[in-house]
Amino acid sequence: MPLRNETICAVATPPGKGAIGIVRVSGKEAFGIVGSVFRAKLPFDKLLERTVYLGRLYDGKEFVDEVLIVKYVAPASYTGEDMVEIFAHGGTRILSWIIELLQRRGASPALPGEFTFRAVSNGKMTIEKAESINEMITSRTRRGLELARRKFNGSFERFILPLEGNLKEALVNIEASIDFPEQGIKPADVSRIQQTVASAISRIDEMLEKSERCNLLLDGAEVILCGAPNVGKSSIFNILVRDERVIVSDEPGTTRDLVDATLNIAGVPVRLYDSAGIRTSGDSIELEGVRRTWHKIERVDLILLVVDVSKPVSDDEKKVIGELLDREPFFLLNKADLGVNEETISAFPEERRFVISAKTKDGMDRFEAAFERFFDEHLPVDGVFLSASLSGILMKAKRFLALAKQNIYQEAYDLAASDIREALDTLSFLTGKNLPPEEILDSIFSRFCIGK
Ligand SMILES: Nc1nc2c(ncn2[C@@H]2O[C@H](COP(=O)(O)OP(=O)(O)OP(=O)(O)O)[C@@H](O)[C@H]2O)c(=O)[nH]1
Ligand SMILES: [Mg+2]
Repeated sequence: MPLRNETICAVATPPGKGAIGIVRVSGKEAFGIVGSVFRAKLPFDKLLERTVYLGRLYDGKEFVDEVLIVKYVAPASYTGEDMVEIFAHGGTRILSWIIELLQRRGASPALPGEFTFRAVSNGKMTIEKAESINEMITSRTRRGLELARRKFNGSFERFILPLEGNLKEALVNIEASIDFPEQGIKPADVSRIQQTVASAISRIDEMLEKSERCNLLLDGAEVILCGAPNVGKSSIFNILVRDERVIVSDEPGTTRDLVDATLNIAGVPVRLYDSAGIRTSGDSIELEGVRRTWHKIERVDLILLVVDVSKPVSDDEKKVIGELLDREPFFLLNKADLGVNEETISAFPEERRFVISAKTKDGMDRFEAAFERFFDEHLPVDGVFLSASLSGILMKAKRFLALAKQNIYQEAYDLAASDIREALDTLSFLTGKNLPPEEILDSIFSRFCIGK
């Protein structure tokens, strides 16, 4: 998004009928433009800032609407520029008339997120905070809002600032040794610098890892029930969605397509899939179902692998289990009411296996509690969700630090110093000291709505 000189305007409230509709104007000409269409007891330039006034908007001689108006004088405004907020009546026609009127007087329509973009450009907020505002607006779950609020309150900055401080100190140390090579650098100093760099790297890793887990809570998780035909996947699906959603029958190959339902597990939106039983024979429709099952398996966050515990594990099943093992599935050992095959039970790791019966519901409580815990434990107590753009910045800083570490080992201190400087420059995008490159800004602000 380009940083334009134009004065911008936009409707800040959602489209449709509303009691009030808010129009925002920001930029050097904001007062001139609004002043030319607003009439009240006092002339516009006599209005006090941050004070509400009642008045009327006129299009030439034609009355447009009776409105309330607030004037913000730069830099004490959301964008850091001169701004006016007009509280008009919330009808589509009225608001579009006001916008059209302001444009005729010289304002330009704002791009999505442009007000917030100006706020960031003018140092009113960090990109992290800007992003959190959008997340607060768009979050659909309680957990999502909680994460956005954490970020808004600067918990990410609290992570970054100490890290930045330590790296700056390390840089000063290295630079001193470069400036006075005759003194050399003390081994104790080298090891301290190494430690600082290493701990910065692990701090970044920790942030990224926690963010990854937060991501799950925001976007919702995907879970698939899979396994051989006829083991009871659909029966378990129906229990979990608390509805007879899918057909259950003793005929293997009943489910042929992916079926899904959304559940709320521990405040996380979870999309649960029932799938076609995995086997290599069957007609073309069933084989297509199996192909879709595998495709989905590769993308889900958690796999629930269902096995008939009353029977020995078949060779085909062993192959599937082997392939999925590193995905750490939950193993649902079903049909325990028909008897349990001890060998089958012992084929699965104790902490991930659940002996259940979809028929009698025995064991379902224990499984559902573990299922809930899996999502509950995903919310790190001090984690912050980072968008791909912000994570990208962190990863870049980390790459520079990894290079610095290597160069310190090789006693190439001047190279190490430049790596640390690059890492600090990269981190400065996050602390608001520098504006990130255009493509990063675009990726953040393009997700905003117009008027924000
Ligand atoms: N005794 C017993 N029967 C079960 C249990 N769970 C499912 N069944 C029966 O097993 C048969 C298959 O159940 P489904 O839920 O359709 O199994 P599925 O894995 O979805 O089967 P496909 O869709 O064909 O792959 C049905 O007749 C169910 O009633 C159980 O815990 N105990
Ligand atoms: Mg089925």
